Amino acid sequence: MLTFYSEDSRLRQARTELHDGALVTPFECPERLDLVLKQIRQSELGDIRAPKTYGLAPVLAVHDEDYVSFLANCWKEWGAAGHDGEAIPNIWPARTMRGDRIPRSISGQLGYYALAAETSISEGTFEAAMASKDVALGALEHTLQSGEPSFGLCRPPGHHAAFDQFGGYCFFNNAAVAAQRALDAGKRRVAILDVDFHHGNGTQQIFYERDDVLFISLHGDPEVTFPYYLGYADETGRGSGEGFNVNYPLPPGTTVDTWMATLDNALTKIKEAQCDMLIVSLGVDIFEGDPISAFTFTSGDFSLLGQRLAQASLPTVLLMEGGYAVDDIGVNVVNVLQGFKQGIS
Ligand code: OKP
Ligand code: ZN
Repeated sequence: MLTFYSEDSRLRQARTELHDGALVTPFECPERLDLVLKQIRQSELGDIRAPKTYGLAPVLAVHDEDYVSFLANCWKEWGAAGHDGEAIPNIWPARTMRGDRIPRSISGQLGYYALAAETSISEGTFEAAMASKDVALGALEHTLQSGEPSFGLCRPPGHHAAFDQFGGYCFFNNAAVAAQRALDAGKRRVAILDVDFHHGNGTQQIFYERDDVLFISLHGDPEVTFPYYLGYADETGRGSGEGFNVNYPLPPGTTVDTWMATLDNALTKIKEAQCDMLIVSLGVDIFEGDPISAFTFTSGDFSLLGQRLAQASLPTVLLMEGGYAVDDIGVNVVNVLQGFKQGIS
């Protein structure tokens, strides 16, 4: 299985994350890449390739043009406005104010385009986000051409990024960009299966009214877990998208047995919907040692996850999302990929 990876993913080197009432070094850090690359190189998984660049068109197919311009210019404008630190929103068009104005000030724009405050925009963030979607598109292109599975080592992750909002460490929705590209290349219905600990609110929102992308997510119950305001079981899609959005919120501490039984239900739905491609939003923050999550996977359990995913018997692209237990992230990811290889029958 080929891995796609871009050195430019390192261009995001944010120094601040608002966490626990303090600014800390972000959990989503470039060292995550080092550990995954190291384990892939030590394995017999296959080569690591740099993607070509695909430009902005595939991004604009799923994101708002003004949002993309905001991301491209934010760091420069923030500095020009005289701010010293990284760009962090501190006010939003909350429910009692107007949501139909995009203020001229960069501070007002930040709140308009943000869905959370933990994710600072820093120098190089836009460039890293561009690299991350290229990684996803490179992996997709390889799978479309060869039929072989591919792994996109995306960084920053993507699944919280909505049509016109960033947050939860995400800027461009890499899985959504890849799914749309697959449809444009002739696929008829793409399944996006999101196994990250957190609900993929952005992916859900982008495809909520469509039946050509089936979005299925297993995640920590939003009653008690980020992103809190989306990811409930009664969100089933709208209009022609009705029935093509499936959420499985699970309580903190959910056992691997329960999680795997839920995955089987998800895989049944993918089969029933007659999808012709699978994109996996692969967060390994379901690991027992993850510092910001609450599921119970051991490193060994990730092999079983990979095997089960292969049983969908679809052309598959696996895209990196979360995973913050940096010392274990490489082993956990490679276990999924090796399990997938073994599971192909
Ligand atoms: C991104 B992805 C820790 C609380 C959690 C944001 C979580 C983003 C997760 N300060 N805040 O889904 O792994
Ligand atoms: Zn996550």
